[in-house]
Amino acid sequence: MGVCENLIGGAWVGGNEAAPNVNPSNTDDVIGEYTRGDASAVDAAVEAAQAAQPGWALASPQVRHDVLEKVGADLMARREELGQLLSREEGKTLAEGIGEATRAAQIFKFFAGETLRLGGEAIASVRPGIEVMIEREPVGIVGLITPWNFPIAIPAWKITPALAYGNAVILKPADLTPGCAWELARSLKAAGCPDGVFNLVMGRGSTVGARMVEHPGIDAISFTGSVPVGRGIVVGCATHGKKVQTEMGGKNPMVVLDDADLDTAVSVSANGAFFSTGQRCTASSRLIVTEGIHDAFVEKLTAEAAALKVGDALDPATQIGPVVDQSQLDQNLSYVALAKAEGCEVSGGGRANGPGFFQHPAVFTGATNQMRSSREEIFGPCASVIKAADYDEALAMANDTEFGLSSGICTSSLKYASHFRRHAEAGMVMVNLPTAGVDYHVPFGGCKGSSYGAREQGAYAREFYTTVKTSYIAPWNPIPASGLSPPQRSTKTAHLT
Ligand code: UN1
Repeated sequence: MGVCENLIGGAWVGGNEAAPNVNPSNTDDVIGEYTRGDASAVDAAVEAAQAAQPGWALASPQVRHDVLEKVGADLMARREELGQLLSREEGKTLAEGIGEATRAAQIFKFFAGETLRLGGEAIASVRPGIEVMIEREPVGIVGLITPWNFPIAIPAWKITPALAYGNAVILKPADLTPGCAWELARSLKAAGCPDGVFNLVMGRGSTVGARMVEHPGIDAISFTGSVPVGRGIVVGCATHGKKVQTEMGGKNPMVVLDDADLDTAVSVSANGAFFSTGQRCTASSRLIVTEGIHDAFVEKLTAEAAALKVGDALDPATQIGPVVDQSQLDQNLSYVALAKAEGCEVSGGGRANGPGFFQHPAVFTGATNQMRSSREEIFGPCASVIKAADYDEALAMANDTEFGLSSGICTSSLKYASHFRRHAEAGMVMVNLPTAGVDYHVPFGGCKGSSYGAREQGAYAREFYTTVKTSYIAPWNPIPASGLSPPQRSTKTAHLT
């Protein structure tokens, strides 16, 4: 198999460099070689996008609908094959990989429909005789920078609203997982997406990403990834006058109250903390448990975590796939050591045998909310268990974090569930459900240090991918020299009132 190249202006274009895409379950397995573009590839993609975008924006919404619908159908038909590729390049279990590929297909289909639903508003002017219309227009050329942990769903949920609303796209997928993004590019091209409307530029953030942020031809950047990179992108976009949206980290709390159903609380916590190897910004990394249920919860959770089968992502028996690469594994192991040094009792967390980057899930008990291991995002299969005296203390601790993405509670009490829903400082609240794992058709995003800018996904995505135009239309001269007289009621309707 040759090198998988960038897609620029409808042509497959190589670069000076290519990088191997390595399977984290088995580092001897190389999925393929992928071009690593540079700043000049971004420049070429911007030129192609600028040439193509006006025609795309003016095309009938039916044209945009049909392209998105076709890609959705293609992804749906190929979800097993794509799920396998995803699991092989990223390390999610096969079930999770196929689930994510399916989600990407559903997102394409959802935004195919949204293409036809974009409407405006007509509002009465305060000045007589004038019509006011509020319409949405594309932002223009959008740069999308996506992370490795959802290598098909996150590109899908940024590409689809961008294209549905008439923008041209330059996608830079994570350097670690270019395979799924390359398949998306292939599917878009095969579905008849016009040349230059969708461009793929693979490569490193420090070259490709940095050029996207500074390039004057890119009007907006949507980013999902780490906190330091995201913050830098916000500053860079402000400097260059670009619209920007960033989804960054989380240290998501799962509050477990005494009145919770123990089995539900444990399975929700284990799912939120360990599934997808904990590599989700929505992962439940702080389990805040009230005193009455604490010991039973810890006993059951540690047993369940220890029983989870860690192994090759493609083995159907595997429940926890590998960590994505060596440096992420090193980071996770250093947090396990830190939690011990901070005084936690650690169960699991060690390296697991095998030809990949395997790690057993870790439970840090006896944690406090002030420990570094409870405050910094680890992005691995590690969860701190923090004991709280009661609901009030648990809520205060849940909110005592720089992040605010997803916040969960396990309780059988409507009173506490409702109070928590109102007072959790987070963009998303989950009751008796894991903090991770969201629907594809409703807004996604956080508050505080987790997110910046407009929400993603669902119809709310239009806030970012469109700009508003307000038009004032006077069908005749509205300011007659002699003043205005109110219109006369017709005699036909007058008697009705
Ligand atoms: C989910 O929990 O279903 O990077 C999605 C992430 C998030 C996506 C989470 N942006 O983990």
